[in-house]
Amino acid sequence: MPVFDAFFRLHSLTPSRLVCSSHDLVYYRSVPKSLQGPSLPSFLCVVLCLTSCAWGGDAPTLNGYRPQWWKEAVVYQIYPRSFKDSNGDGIGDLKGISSKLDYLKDLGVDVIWLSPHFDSPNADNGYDIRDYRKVMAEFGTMADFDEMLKGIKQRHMKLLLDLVVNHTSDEHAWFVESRKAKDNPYRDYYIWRAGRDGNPPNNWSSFFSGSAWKQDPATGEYYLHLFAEKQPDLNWDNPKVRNEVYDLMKFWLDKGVDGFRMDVIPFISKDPALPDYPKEYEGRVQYFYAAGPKVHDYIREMNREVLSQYDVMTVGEAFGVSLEQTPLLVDERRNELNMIFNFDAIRLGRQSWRLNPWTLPELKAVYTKLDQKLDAHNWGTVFLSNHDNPRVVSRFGDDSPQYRVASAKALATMLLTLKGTPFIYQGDELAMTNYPFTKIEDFNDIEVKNAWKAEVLTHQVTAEDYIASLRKTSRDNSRTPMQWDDSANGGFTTAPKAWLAVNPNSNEINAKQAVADPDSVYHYFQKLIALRKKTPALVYGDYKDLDPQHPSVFAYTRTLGALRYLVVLNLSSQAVTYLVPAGQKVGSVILSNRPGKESATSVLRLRPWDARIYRF
Ligand code: TEU
Ligand code: CA
Repeated sequence: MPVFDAFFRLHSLTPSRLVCSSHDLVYYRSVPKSLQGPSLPSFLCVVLCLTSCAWGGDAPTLNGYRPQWWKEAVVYQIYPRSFKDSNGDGIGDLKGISSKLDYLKDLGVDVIWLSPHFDSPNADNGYDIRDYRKVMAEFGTMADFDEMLKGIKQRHMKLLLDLVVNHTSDEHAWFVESRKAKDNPYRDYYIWRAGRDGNPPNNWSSFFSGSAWKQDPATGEYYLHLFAEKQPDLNWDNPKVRNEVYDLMKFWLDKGVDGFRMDVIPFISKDPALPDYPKEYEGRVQYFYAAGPKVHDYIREMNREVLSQYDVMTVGEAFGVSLEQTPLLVDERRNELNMIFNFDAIRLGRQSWRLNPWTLPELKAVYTKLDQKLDAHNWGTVFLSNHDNPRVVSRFGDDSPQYRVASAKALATMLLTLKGTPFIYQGDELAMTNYPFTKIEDFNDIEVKNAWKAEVLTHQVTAEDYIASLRKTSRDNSRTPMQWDDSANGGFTTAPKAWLAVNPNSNEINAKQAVADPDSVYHYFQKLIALRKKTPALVYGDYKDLDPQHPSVFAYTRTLGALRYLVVLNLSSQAVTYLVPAGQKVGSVILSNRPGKESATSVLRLRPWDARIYRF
C-alpha cells in the first residue's frame, strides 16, 4: 500500500528526512535543509508526497504504524540530584545539566526525561512536591530552568518533565490546609477517612512499609499515602484537583516542554468505598491499586483538556498494569497516553527487595508477549534501568572487570534494537555499576530505611541478608553521582562530599575516559543510536524471537520489507556455539561489540557477551 510519510513527517516537524514506502520497498531521501522545519507550507508537503508516491487515500503509515517523533526518539533520563553539581554544594543542579548538554547531544539522544526538579522537602528526592510551579532551591532558579530548556532546544533536543500527581508533599499548601479541619475548603483535595475500631480504615499497605494510612492529630482522621507518610495521595474524584493538575501541566507546556513521564499514573483513581484488598494481592498490591474504577476516564479527560492541545510525548509509569491491560492506556484510538513503562522485564525475579533467580527465556517471553499485545495502534517502551532500579550492567550483565564493557554493550544492543522507544538511564552509557554498600548508613533511600525499621529492627530478617540483597536491588545503586572524570568524587562536585557517596570505581569508570576511548561503551552507544536513526526497520520493523527457549542467546529479527536485520546476543559469561535456526539467513555484520571478522555462516561462535547486528 503506498504511503505518505513525507506529508506526515513534515507536519510533525521533527524528522529531517523524507520517507516513502511502497510494497516491500523503503527508502530514505534527504530533504533539502530549506524545506525542513516549521516553515514548510502544507501544500509543499503534499506536492513532495505526490512526487514521491502515488496517492492511495489512506493515512500515512510505515509498516502499519503512524510515524511519530516520539516513536523514533531515544530518551535519556536525568536524575538531577546526581547528574552534575555546578556550585560545589554536593548536589546536582540545573546549571550542572546545562553544562553537559553537549555531552548528551554528542551521544545522540533526542529527548531528556528529567526526574522531578520541583520545590520539595525531599522525603523521596523530589517525588514529594511542595510547589509544582517552583524549582527546587537546591537545583537552582526558574531562570536556570529556562536557560537549560533553551540549551536543550538550541541543540534540537526535547524535554520531558516528571509529572508526580498521584500525591503531593505533606508540605504542599493544599495539604497544609486540608489537614487543618474537616470543613476546610481543601479537605477534599486528599483522601480522609475515619479509622476502623482504632485501626486504619482498611488493609492497604504503603510501598514504603507499613499501613498506607496515617492518623492526623488535628481531626483524628486518617489520610491515605500509598508511598511515604510525607506523600499524601490526592483525591482525583474531586474535579478541583483535576483542574489544578491540568493547569500546572499547561504552565510547563506553555514554557515549551515536550511532554511528561507520569509517575504511578494508574494509581490516581481509588474505589470510593476503599475496600480491603483481597488476599491474592498480598505482595503485589500494585495490581490492585492500578485497577481503580475511573483511571481511564481521568486520563482521557487529561488528554482532552491538555495533551491533545500540544505536540507532546507522554509515557506513563504503569507499575501494576499487566501486558494484557497495556492497550487500554496506549491504544491511539483511545486518546489516553502514547506509551507506558511495563515492569515485567525490569522486575523479573524481584520480590520486594529480594532478587530471586530468573532465566533468559522468561525475559525474552516478556518482549514477545508485549509485541503480541501491541498491534500497530499501540507503541511500547524498552528500558532496563531507571532511578528505582539497580545499574543495568550489574542487574542483567556481568560487572566483573573481565566482562563489564562487553556485557554493557550487549545490553545496549538489546535496548536499542528491540521494538519500542528506548530509555537510557544516566551513567549506563558509561557502564556504571552498582555500589558496594556494606551497612545501613550507606543508604539514603526512604524505602530502604523504612524497610530496615519494619523488617530488620523487628528481627524478621537479618541485617546481613537485607544488606546483601540491597547491594543487588537498592534504588541507591543508580542514584550515586555521575562519574565525569578521575578527580575526587568523580568530578561530580568540588565539595568534599557528595550528597550520596560516589562509587569508588570512578577512577577507572568515568565519562572522560569513555569519551577518549574509541572502544568505550559510550562510543558504542553513539554508534547504536546513529544506526537506529537511519534504520527504519529498527524502529517500525516487525519483531520475531527466533529461539525463545535458548538459555543464553537472544536472537531476533527486525524486518521492514526488504530491510532485514538479525540481532544475535550472547547474554552470558560463557562462550556459545550458536546454530542459527534452519531457514534463517545471516547476512553480513553491520555492527558488533567486539573487534574481529565473523564469517556469515549459520554456525556462530559467540564469545561471552558477544553482540552482533547482521543485515540479511
Ligand atoms: O515509583 C513507583 C513505584 O511504585 C516503584 O518503582 C517504587 O519506587 C519502588 O521501586 C517500589 O518498590 C515512582 C517513582 O519512580 C519513585 O522514585 C517514587 O519513589 C515513587 O513513584 C513515589 O513517587
Ligand atoms: Ca549544586
